[in-house]
Amino acid sequence: MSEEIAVIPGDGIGSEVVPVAVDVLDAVGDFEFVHADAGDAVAAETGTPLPAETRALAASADATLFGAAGETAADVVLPLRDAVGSFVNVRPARAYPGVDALCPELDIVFLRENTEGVYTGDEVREDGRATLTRVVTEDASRRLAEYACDYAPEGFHVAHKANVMRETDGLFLDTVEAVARERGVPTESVLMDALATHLCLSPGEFEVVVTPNLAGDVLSDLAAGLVGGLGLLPSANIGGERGLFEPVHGSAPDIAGEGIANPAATVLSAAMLLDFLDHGDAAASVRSAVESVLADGPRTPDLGGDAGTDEVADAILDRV
Ligand code: GGG
Repeated sequence: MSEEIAVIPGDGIGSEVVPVAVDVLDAVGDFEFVHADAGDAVAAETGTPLPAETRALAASADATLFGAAGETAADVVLPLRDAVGSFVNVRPARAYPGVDALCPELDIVFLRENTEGVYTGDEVREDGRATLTRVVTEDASRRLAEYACDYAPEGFHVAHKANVMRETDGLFLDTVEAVARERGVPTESVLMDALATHLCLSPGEFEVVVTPNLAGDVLSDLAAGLVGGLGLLPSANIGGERGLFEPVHGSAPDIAGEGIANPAATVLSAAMLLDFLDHGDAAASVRSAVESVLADGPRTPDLGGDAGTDEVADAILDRV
């Protein structure tokens, strides 16, 4: 029986890049694609950005391919990450041969906590004062650390700001370090602000970095800038039985509808989806096709080229 993949393009350029990844998946495997809607446009039409059937589909499909969230990101992508039972957002950022990069030696993976921190949505704005409750638990920090120890048994960095946020980042850091110690995995802690500088000045020092939720979002976007742009970064929301795979970029309203969005990040997310479903050979073939196109194929304007999404898509499909 073929595996079921939920396809949720979301907003803006999501509907331009997700079909490319679906064509690529279709070329390398036997999948049943089930399409569903979510996002700003759905909210405008129906009053809800994430219809119950879309959430249910993500919760039941073998894997979900998501595009981009816009203004309703908090009501779309966070519940979808929850629906698949994910607790870690894996975000690899690497420079590709042939692509102009500020840091050509950067090859890093962020393991971002995916369920709590400042992303719990517990915010109040009242009488000229806004507050946000940040939640950090030992359980969530522990399962992320366990994942990191399996992922990088040779060791990893832990990003934090425990010198200021003593209790929240303190608990996060203490727990991750304690688990790593129990497992015999070496770790090095690094203040997240200093890490931003080190990433630019000595990118080769970092391979795997475990981060709290928001820090992982910000640092991976920084890394995207260092390797050539957000059009290159895929991600996997995993940890549970299901997985949600999405480019790191958002809906890019400035270029949406122009047919020039870079599909690489979404196709690379599809490669992560293939790995998740144990189709390692297909994943490798998709990655190598993308790398080959990035090296000498047509490029979208974000990478200095003048090709459209369709032209890059055809080149990737030709080389899969
Ligand atoms: N495809 C990822 C996406 O839609 N990003 C927009 C966004 O606001 N993301 C926040 C996050 O990744 O936590």
